[in-house]
Amino acid sequence: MIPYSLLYPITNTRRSAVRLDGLWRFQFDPESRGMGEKWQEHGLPDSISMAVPGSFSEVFTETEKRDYCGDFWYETEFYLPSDHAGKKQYIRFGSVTNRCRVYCNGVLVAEHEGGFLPVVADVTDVAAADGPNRLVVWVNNELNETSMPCGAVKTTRTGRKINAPYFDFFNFGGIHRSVWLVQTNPEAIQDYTVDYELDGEDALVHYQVVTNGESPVAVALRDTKGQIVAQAEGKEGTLKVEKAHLWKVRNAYLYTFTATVGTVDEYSAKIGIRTVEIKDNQFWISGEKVYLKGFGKHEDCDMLGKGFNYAVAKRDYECLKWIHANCFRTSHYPYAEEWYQMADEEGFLIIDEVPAVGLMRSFTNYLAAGTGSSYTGFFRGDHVEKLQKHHLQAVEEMIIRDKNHPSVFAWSIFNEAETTSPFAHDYFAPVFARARELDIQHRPLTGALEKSSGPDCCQVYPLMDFVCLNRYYGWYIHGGVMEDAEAEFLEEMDQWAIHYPGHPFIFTEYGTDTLPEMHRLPASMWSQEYQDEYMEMYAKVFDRYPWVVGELAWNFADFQTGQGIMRVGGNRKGVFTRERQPKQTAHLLRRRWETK
Ligand code: CKU
Repeated sequence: MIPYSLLYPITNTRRSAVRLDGLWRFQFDPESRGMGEKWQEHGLPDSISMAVPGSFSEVFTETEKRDYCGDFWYETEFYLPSDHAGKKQYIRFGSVTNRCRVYCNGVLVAEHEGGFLPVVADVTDVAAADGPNRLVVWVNNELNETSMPCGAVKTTRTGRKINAPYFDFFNFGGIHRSVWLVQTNPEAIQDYTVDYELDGEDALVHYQVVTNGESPVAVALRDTKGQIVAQAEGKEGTLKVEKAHLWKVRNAYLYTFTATVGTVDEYSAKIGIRTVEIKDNQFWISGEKVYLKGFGKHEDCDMLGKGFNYAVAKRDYECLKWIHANCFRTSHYPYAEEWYQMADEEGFLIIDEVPAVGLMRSFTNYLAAGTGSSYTGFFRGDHVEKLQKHHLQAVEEMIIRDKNHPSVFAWSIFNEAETTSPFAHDYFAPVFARARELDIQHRPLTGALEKSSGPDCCQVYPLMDFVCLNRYYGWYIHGGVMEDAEAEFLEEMDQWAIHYPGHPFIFTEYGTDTLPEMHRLPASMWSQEYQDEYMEMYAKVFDRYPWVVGELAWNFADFQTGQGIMRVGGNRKGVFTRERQPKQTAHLLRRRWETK
């Protein structure tokens, strides 16, 4: 178990959280000299300023800086709040990509592998009352076959290191989410978990509160008017809510759950009372059948890279509502926590995905994977044990972090891994088992399968409660020949019906690269018209199979990738542009999804 609290930072009369975002100092360290020269103690010798949160690659104008691969450092300073005496202080990063070590006044206070989940450092014993306190972060963004996501590092002829991701998005590095200075009493709430049971019109909210002491715990649930609707005492118990308002898809109702520990701590968060079931090959949320409509997304935007920004997220939700979507997948990693809070409010469903992408040896995974031609023996070799350790760690951190969000209704354990060997099954079985054990809500588990993971050969889908398919008939396969694309697509679907009956299927990727300025009659690849024809063909196929219960198009918006002959300024499969304006097909999907 994780030795620190992953709770989202909040401020009330018992605890405080202050954002340390802004301009920090920043320095590349291509020869990895910093550690030996003790930058962690003395600070960065030759720094520039850098926006936090943000991705450094998206702001620079020079190739070497955009593509920088290796060690780099951030530095800032902070003061403790004036009432700090006798309290605990933590520095909490929403994420640091891809791995980091955090130093406070020269002392190592945290170390974290993986770039998409929080990093928490206890600085109580090293931060000085009179400040300023120096905070230095060593970061490294090199990919390898044990990192989540996977990739490799190549060296150019001039000796420059560059990342070679086994996946199709730019490997943005940096401090991508808010950094907080959190202050609590020594005895404090570490975690809480809720689970629901419906009892006629009433609901039972089973809760657990984890603290690091023995002071009595009390909990209360308030409705949207601030009225207490249920109360209980003890670290574990049940709140009975009469005539409960359920959290429903696109019709959210949020209660405020507050846990109090004696006079020392209090933590409040919004929760939604809802159930998740799979029955008759369908998803049921709070007892209502739901057909999933939406997208695979990315955390990606002009200038920001993967840096979280409220205005961008708000715009994305407005676009999602306009198009009548109700769901998205956090392809291919857990997003900033604010995304989930906003989905809770708006009633969107989320398939929460761990950063297990690129588990296949390929520098153009989309090409190899799209055609089903790859087998690279990925799950054999010395790297596997460490990779699995990182995978388990990411699953654990993700579920602990996100388990209380009503929006999160399923966990995705991987995207497009090489699932065709028995080694893949041996690798994944414990990861699925661990996820099942951790989630007391027993949300369904899945993984996204690419074309090679067919019904006759994939070793991993028997571990899944529902199956996610990423398919590109009409793009990577039979591009421009829609009738062959459709025929082969139908053949595959008929095979799934035979091989895995009784399980819901959804599509988590399907799409065409489309240039907003390109119109062609008749339709041809890359044009607006072609994206429309492709979407129409997919809709026809989906509608034939009652066990296809969701369509998440690839991608919500155009996004940045590495460079390549198939990538025109990035991946252009967005239904919206990178600036979040609709392409033609957005109108088509909007009409379909309004009534679907
Ligand atoms: C997407 C088989 C396709 C793999 N899939 C992964 C995703 O990350 C890519 O962006 C394909 C694509 O557009 O090629």
